[in-house]
Amino acid sequence: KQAENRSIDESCQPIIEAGLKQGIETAWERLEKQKPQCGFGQLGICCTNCDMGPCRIDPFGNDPQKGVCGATADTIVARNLIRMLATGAAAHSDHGREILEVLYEAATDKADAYTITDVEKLKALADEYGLATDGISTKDLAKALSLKILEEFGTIKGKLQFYERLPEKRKALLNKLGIAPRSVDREIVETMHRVHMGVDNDYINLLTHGLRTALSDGWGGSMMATEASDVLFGTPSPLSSQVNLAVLKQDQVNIILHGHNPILSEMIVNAAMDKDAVAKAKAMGATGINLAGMCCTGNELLMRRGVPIAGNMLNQELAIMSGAVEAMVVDYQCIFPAIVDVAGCFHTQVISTASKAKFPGATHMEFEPHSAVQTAAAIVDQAIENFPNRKKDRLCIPNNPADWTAGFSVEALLKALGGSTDPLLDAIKSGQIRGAVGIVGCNNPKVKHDFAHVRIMERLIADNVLVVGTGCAMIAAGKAGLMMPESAEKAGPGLKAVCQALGIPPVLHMGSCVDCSRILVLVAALAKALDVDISDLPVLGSAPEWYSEKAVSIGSYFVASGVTVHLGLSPRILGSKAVTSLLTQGLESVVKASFFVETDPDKAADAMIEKIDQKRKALGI
Ligand code: BF8
Repeated sequence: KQAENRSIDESCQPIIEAGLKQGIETAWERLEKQKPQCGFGQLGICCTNCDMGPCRIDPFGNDPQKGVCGATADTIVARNLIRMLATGAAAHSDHGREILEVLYEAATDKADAYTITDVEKLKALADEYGLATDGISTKDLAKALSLKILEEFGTIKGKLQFYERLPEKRKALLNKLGIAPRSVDREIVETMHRVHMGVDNDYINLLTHGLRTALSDGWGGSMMATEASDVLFGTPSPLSSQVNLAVLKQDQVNIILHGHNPILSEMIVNAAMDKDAVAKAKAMGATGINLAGMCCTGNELLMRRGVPIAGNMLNQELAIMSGAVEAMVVDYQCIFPAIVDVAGCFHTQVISTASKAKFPGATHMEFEPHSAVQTAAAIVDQAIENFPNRKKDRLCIPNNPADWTAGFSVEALLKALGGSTDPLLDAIKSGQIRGAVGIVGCNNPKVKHDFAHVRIMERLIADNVLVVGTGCAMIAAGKAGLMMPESAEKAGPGLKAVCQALGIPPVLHMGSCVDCSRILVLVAALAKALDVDISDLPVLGSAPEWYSEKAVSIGSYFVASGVTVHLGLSPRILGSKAVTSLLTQGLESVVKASFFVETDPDKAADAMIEKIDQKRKALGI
């Protein structure tokens, strides 16, 4: 039963078994072929930054202890880590910039397919940015706001507006440390500068700037992506949908929307409802067109449109191996290059859409905001045309999609709470809710697929800890049945009562990975209401199965914001005792939060509960 060792997601196990029989290579096989993975790389002590190298440090204290330039293990490990972090921050922030550009184009009639859906949020943001709103048309306001926010990618005024959302105590601390982000691009560029040979060689100085770069993502690029997406497509509110590979339909044209940016996929949702397209699908022998999301494009579409999700990161190849996918449409981030090879074994067309993310072997249909409607229609048409090529004898579609609810934006949560955070705080103070953990991040084939996520969540909710989250972690929770109001039955008595009173599940889906910014806004609101720092709250973050450079940035901006973060896999830092000790202990005295690594989900849950209880004690509750 190799499939059961690989994944707890029952919807994908038959497909894994079928793939093994057919000899189709997936991430699990590729991980095996990489073993043993390079020990120097794992410890972070391999430096490939310049052409005097590659250099590596002997981990046992023998020679060499320095690279050709003289860089020590501490310097190399710190440089490698913040280089990862900067890549992750750049990925989130560049995504944010693209959404803002579309908002600007929508406002200036260059992309008339896009409308401004949440005018209330637009006005609130304009107000936050000090723009006059009275008597200004929605489009003019959207134009002024998008320009104002876009300017913050490279501003010379030295501050980001959303940074002002932090509670005063946290802001004062970060200002004192000199790590308030100055602009989004600047911190990323400065990281790239610092890691060049002969620039920053002080691991403390490097890591401190890493935190600043991460803050420019969390309170900058990612938050901009979330807010601009809400303005364009609507702020999420609770809704029901379905999840796992069984959302694929035997008798319909299946199109999977995979990646991160909702700009084109929102248009594809519209195109798939077009009468002519549906009629053509029927003429081709299908009963209709079925859309399913994957990864964070999926989360974006789920949160606002209720589109079902086929799976998370490790489901991507398996979805194609169902034999039922006519097109997998990809934008960018977390898309295995290998999906093109897997698609080659079936009839699936992989359609790339972003100029900055091409996949050799895929069909490229480039997205431009002004022609989004036509591109979306052409993509849907291509998928319909591909339906007759499906090989019926190779279909392997599981049964039983799981029901779930999503759409818990901060606005929606506040609404459910009657307009203020007080009921939530009262429940925390009374101990009905012991604390909260934000569980976020990826899948990683080094961990049994979804296992760590689900085990930790089950343990936490049983101990009355509310779970909120984003990304692939939430897709794992949905597949495991933790996201229905009835899932409250799996919670401890206090949390169960609160969930039942509010009609919410004990695990709240807050969106895609850029929507981790929603969690930041939530913890900031709780801290402000209690007039404490975020680090005083009984809350933690956790990334049980992380793999991505984006996760390095997310974990770091949570820590810099005062939230201690659990990691289920160690980052590649163990080659430097100094870096390891700073990140897991030293940071506590600097930003009053730190990282801890625990690979065993049960021990991780125990440690989180213990830390929550310590915070409660310190608060006197
Ligand atoms: O941005 S959780 S595997 S899909 S990086 Fe990627 Fe990780 Fe999934 Fe979303 Ni986030």
